[in-house]
Amino acid sequence: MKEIIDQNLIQDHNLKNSKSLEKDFEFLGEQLQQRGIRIEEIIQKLDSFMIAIPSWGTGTGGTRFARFPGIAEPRNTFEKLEDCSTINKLVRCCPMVSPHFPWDKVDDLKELKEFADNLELSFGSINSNTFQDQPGQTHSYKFGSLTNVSKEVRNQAIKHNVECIEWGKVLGSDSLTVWIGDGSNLPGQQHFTHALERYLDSCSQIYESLPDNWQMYLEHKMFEPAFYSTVIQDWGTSVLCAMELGPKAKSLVDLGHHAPNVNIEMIVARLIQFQKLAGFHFNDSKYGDDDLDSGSINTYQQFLILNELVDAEYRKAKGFNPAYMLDQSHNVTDPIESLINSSVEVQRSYLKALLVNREKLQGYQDENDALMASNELKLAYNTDVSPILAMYRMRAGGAIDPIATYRSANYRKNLESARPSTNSNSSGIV
Ligand code: AFD
Ligand code: MN
Ligand code: MN
Repeated sequence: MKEIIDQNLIQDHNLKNSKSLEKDFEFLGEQLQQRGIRIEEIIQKLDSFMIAIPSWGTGTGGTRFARFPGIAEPRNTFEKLEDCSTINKLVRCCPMVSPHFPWDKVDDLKELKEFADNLELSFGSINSNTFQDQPGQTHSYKFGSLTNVSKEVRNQAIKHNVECIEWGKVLGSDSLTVWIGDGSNLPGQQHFTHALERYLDSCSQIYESLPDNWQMYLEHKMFEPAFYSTVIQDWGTSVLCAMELGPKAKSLVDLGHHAPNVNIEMIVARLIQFQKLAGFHFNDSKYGDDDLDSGSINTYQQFLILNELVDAEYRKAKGFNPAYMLDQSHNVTDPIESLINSSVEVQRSYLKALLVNREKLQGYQDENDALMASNELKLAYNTDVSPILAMYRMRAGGAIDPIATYRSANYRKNLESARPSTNSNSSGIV
């Protein structure tokens, strides 16, 4: 396969910016030194902070009103991987792709794995899909999947999840993410307890098929597509189910799936404490499950969440090994640009959280000095870590300015003839 983003182009761009970056990096290094922080130690931490790209995020999303496709959108899984590789070449923190089945189903999974290997990509958590009916499907999920009142429907949904595990094994993944759209639209429609009993029964059958080294991520969501009640509506229900299922089952936190104003960082702390934090779907939101770009609205909240994660990392909290993924819908931007920006924004929050002086913070907490404790967090949050992010990318072979470099590559234009539009401008949230 031909090189889509030319490494020389990245180098050329970097050459133009590297002098001023060196200066900024050195200056920031001196500033941090005065706070007792070694910049080289901080930058090294980024080596192990990697964020998976959702395969479905590479296509233009949409709302239930319309979808406005862009040019040269990926038309199949291979092309989605090409876009993921382009993102990773520029940012160097996204070497994993989280696939969604059956959307990403291909005839030959081994071929897909080889294709990914050649692009230096690996596969993150496998997402199953029982929230839609597929062409030719025997039973409909209109009234639920894993929790449906009909055993036949439940069995079909269980079978799909077990297949996802099988496919994931070929791809080298080690986790299954289960998000269901099951719930109800009117009070009285569904018996809350019986529905959850059915969920647990179905999930325990899926759980039995997990290989020893696999985990099962249970993703909750407060509403949508069910608008009165959702079976796995919040982290409480999800963690109860994870505890019921066993140690391989954990709770996945999608930042957009909570009630408004919920203290998400505290949920994260609780899940860590009980070794039940599976990982994240990063995105941002203003009103609900908006799936906006990470760090575009509530950057302080994102920082506070990452602060809990860094705290757990430094404490070496038992069983702490969260998977990081983006889960966004890009309706008006080029998805590649949004995913570039978003991965860097999550990295940014992580870096800032690394700057918190945890000894000092602990001291303020022990003295009940609320104001200084808050100021300690703010000091880290208000530090501009852009030079560290850019330096990390440059040293790793990525772009100092990934968006400018991407734009100068004319990526979409160059691919326009190879990826003709499929004219699918139908509505739908993807
Ligand atoms: C849902 C969830 C989930 C799922 C996705 C499908 O966030 O992770 O896989 O949308 O598009 O809202
Ligand atoms: Mn999600
Ligand atoms: Mn969502």
